[in-house]
Amino acid sequence: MALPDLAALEADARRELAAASDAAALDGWRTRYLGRKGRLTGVLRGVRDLPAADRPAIGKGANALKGTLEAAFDERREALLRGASVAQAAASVDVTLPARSLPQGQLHPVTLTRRAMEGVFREMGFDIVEGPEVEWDSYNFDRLRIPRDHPARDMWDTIWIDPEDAGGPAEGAEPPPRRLLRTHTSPMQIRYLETHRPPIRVIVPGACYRYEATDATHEWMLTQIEGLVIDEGVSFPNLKGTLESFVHRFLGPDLETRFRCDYFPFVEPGAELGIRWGGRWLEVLGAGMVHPEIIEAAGLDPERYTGFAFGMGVERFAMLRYGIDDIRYFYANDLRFLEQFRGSAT
Ligand code: YSA
Repeated sequence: MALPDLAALEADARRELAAASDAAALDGWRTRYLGRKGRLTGVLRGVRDLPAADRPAIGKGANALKGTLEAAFDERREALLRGASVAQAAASVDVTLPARSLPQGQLHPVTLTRRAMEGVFREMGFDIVEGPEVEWDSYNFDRLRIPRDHPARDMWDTIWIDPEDAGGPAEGAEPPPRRLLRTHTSPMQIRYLETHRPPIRVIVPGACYRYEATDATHEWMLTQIEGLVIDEGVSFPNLKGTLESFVHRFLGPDLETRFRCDYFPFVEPGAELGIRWGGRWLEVLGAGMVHPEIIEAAGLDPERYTGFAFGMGVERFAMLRYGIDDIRYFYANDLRFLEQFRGSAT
């Protein structure tokens, strides 16, 4: 009796297994080689009929081949399953479906308000420029007639960037310049006058910062719109008319306004504007006639040129525009509040 050729059996099995490319072919292969009537099973069963001398080697070899073929079968089956799931996933992508929408951002209500205010000023003939938020103390204070140690500096609680020179300047020496987060947009009056000549009609929107406790009408970060108008023959009635015209265009003609005297070192005279807000008045801006010394320091003849300036609080205008009674909602980052402005016009 011829001995079984295990090497030939293995070669056949491996070739056919590699060619099996679906579940039915795999099943067929298993039946053919490892099933009850399979080729390898037949060899194992026939071991007992072999000559005694051949039994151990063939029995051992056939058993080892059984393990090898079972492992090869598992490997092949897994490879086929992996390939099938990739193909299935590819087939299940429906490119005609509408894309899943991503959450979309929107403009902040203060930005919407600022842009709407800019639009009204543009219609009124103003140019728009911006200036640095990190400012030198000379622009924020000194050149606006607020020297060091002047009590008027206390009007603006300041967030300094450079520390105060601990030892102080040597006797008779100028103190070193210091940077701060600008407390108002007024320093841009000085910067603009350095590079422009009248007629000047410009607004400067931007963020300002104050080391200030917050309450319903005060934030430590605020947005201002500075205004500067300089020309021959500009008068206080021009200031009043411009501001009232702006406020009525922006918030409506029925609004009640109130001008009162106010003090700012860089104007003479100075004023503030309040708007009726429920049962009380909300101060929305400071203003005044540009101080003649500032006009002169800019190299202009104050006998010939006069002007006015103002600084508006954009958050306060946003409160009036949207009927919001607490400024702190704007920067609390609560989406339930902010999402109410989705789709609002500027
Ligand atoms: C005055 C005269 C000028 O010729 C030009 C500008 C000015 C305004 C001056 N620079 C200034 O900052 N004045 S102010 O301190 O009274 O602020 C002006 C406006 O900014 C206020 O009327 C208010 O509307 C807003 N504001 C001030 N501090 C605020 C604030 N808004 C929110 N939070 C704060 N902490």
